[in-house]
Amino acid sequence: MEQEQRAIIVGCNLKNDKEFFNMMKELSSLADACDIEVVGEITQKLERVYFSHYLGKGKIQELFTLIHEKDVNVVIFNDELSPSQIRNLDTALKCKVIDRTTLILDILAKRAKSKEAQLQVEIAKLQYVLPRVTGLGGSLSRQEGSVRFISRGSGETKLELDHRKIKDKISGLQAELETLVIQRQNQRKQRKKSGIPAVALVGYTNAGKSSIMNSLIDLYGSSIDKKVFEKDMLFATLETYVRNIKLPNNKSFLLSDTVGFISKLPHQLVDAFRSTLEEITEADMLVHVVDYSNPNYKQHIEVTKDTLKELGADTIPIIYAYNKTDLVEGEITKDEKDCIYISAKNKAGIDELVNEISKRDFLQHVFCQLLIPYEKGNILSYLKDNANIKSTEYNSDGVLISMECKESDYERYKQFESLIKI
Ligand SMILES: Nc1nc2c(ncn2[C@@H]2O[C@H](COP(=O)(O)OP(=O)(O)OP(=O)(O)O)[C@@H](O)[C@H]2O)c(=O)[nH]1
Ligand SMILES: [Mg+2]
Repeated sequence: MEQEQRAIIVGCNLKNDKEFFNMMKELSSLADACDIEVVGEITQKLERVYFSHYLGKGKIQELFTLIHEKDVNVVIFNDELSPSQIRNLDTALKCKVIDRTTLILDILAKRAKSKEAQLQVEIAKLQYVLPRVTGLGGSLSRQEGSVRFISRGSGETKLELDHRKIKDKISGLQAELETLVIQRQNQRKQRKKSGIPAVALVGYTNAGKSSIMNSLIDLYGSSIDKKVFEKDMLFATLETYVRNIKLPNNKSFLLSDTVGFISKLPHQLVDAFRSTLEEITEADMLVHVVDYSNPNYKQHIEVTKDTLKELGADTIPIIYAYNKTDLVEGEITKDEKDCIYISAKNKAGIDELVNEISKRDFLQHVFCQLLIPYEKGNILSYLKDNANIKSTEYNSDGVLISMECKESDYERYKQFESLIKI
């Protein structure tokens, strides 16, 4: 059985950052998600972190004493540590040292269910390990639950060999991932061809993206659409889910739910998850979901905006969905632009959100049924290429098709509209 993990969390408050204590609280939740109990905290106000040990000498001493006093077996740092900092801290503290990135990668490794997510997390983990490896302890198996720091080896040549092994492994996994990426891209191409617009839910982890997706599936999805997983935990969603939402006005769009963001999201992850995140970069519109009940919601908005920028998705039209309003006490001042106040839990404001989405220009999509005379074969072949044909029936006076198409196509061909029941 795994030994119970007890930790001290450590952070540097750089330049008196007002978000610092929230970040430490979040670090504690990340530890919790990894089943690590946090029993102490050490912080230091600094202009910049110490190059060699992250903290100053006095604080390191204080940390050393606390480790032994509290019988701690792991120390967690709020920032990503450099390879030499990890080595120096290992030596000075004689205790396992990990950082925020390791925790995030560990949580993701635990949550990854699909092959694609597993490969992406594994690649990110190895990319994190690569510059930090100082001799291979033979512990790079896929099953390994956490990123471990590998003990020092015997010399330069062995080190080079170890690096090459990891790089080879990364390339192998990337090649494996590539086939899945191509599949996903083909699916997306297919969807693009059908002309159905795509809307993506984005936002900080635990904001309620999946819950909103489920509310929309409940209200407007087809009965066979499966709901997505929603839960009060960090990184509940690790894969992209796409569902077709058909509004009462016959307009329809594809809605995708995807992985949430977090402060100091490891850059290895943004790289590794690029294919999953393409669902965001290729969307026609984004719904930025905000947990309005969280006191740090403004900071979460900034983190999400920064991440979208890093992905190159910052120019896509956006609507803000301020969620969890049921938890907000007092009157809500609805003064922000492009902002809808909702509660996915109580299904309040969902209609307004949908209304707002359907007002947007890109949503010019119509569901209709046309009877195309046999002599108009050219129209039929045009529609086959440009519309999403759901069913086809050959009648005595023409081909009866039910389909989704662009509003402009509908206007062009609505003379053929038919009310015959298929
Ligand atoms: N009270 C309340 N809780 C909500 C609301 N919307 C979502 N939640 C809860 O918030 C938690 C997180 O919801 P998710 O929908 O899983 O959040 P997410 O944004 O998909 O999270 P990740 O997938 O981890 O990024 C769940 O426990 C939900 O039940 C809401 O409007 N009100
Ligand atoms: Mg989710």
